[in-house]
Amino acid sequence: ALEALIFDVDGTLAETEETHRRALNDTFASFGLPWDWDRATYRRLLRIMGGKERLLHFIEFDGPEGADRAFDRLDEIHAAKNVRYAELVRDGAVTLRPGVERLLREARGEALRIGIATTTSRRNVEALLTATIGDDWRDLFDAIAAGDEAPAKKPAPDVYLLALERLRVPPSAAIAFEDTSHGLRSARAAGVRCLVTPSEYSDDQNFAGAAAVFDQLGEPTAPARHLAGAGAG
Ligand code: XBP
Repeated sequence: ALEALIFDVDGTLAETEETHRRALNDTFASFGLPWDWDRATYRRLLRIMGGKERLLHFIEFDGPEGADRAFDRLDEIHAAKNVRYAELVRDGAVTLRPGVERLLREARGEALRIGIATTTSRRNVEALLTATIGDDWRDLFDAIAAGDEAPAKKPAPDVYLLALERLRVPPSAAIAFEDTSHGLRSARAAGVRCLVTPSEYSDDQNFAGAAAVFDQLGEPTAPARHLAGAGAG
């Protein structure tokens, strides 16, 4: 029987990536780095999971001006990005995706356990949930497993295994909600079934292995993709 729902954060609970991108570009400017990641650049770099890993990849493989300076201050730059991100989130830059809050509250009503498995840091999660749900967000979640707590980032299963352990449920009793192919692979590698709602930056990815793919979790505006063309609706 179903006992738990486990949610990814960035892209799944909310479309946060434009705000991460803006926070990054603001931070580059404040560090005197002549970088400005446009949407196409960010889409390409999002294949690397983890903000710090992504920055490092850019420095090493894109060879941008100021790369040496940035390499020496990588931790500082990433920390400053997250301070800026939290500021933007607090000022209302992000809302939850359609249907998310209702699903959380209904699952609560059904006595399902609710967890988070994310690549981002616990502080970023807290900033997002406080700004979107309010201080009582803590009542809605039983466990958080964050990127800074798991040895290997998605698509490795680590963060899902940690979430399952903290929720005290077996993989077969949980369903994951993800927006990317990396997230899907992470959940599947942990043995968890996964429902995918592609986000603005992941809509071109491969979701083979998903239990289902929906445009969003709210009221359907179009048939679910796996039913499209099957005469449903
Ligand atoms: C998405 C990510 C994160 C965010 C930025 O994580 O890869 O790196 O883009 O956050 P998920 P950080 O979908 O698993 O929530 O800079 O804190 O890594």
